[in-house]
Amino acid sequence: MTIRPLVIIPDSKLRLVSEPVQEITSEIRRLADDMLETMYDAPGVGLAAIQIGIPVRMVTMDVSKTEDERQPMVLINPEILWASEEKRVYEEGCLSIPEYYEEVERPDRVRFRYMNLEGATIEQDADGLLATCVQHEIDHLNGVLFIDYLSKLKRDRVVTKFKKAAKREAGA
Ligand code: K2U
Ligand code: ZN
Repeated sequence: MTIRPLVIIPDSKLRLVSEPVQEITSEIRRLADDMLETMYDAPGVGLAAIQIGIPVRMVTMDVSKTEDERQPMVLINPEILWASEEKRVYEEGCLSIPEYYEEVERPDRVRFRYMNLEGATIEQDADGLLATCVQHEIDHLNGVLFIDYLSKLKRDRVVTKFKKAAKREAGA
């Protein structure tokens, strides 16, 4: 397993729409392993393949409370089937937008469907952090970032900050 470098804004890769996984190959299994290791190392509770530069529709999540009861999830071609009218506000962060947190409103409960690494199709209901996380990750697969839900002023401010940092990095 390998910890892979994270793609950070303003990298335009993060705006790609990722391609469906056609077949669960050994490469896909290796990618899932690397995504889990990268996610735990970050640390994060979710990670989309595009965040390590691979535009395929696969995400990993683990919203378990403590390290000794890890419950890793690998979601292949995940999709939201239903979302509640009721909304919930959660202070979100993103491993591709380091050290930036803002409140985002999303549906409180969702039903989602995905394929697991064994090829089984699973439908699952979620609320709380899992609901927020799966919506955040599926957004990544569609090139959507949580800053897209903020005001233009806030979004432009954070993008400008990371563009300046990237320029300094390039010039260093
Ligand atoms: O996709 C990612 O960038 C990982 C996200 C997943 C996430 C974002 C918002 C809300 C829940 C999950 C996070 O950076 S993982 C770090 C984290 C952990 C707990 C709560 C919020 C953020
Ligand atoms: Zn994110």
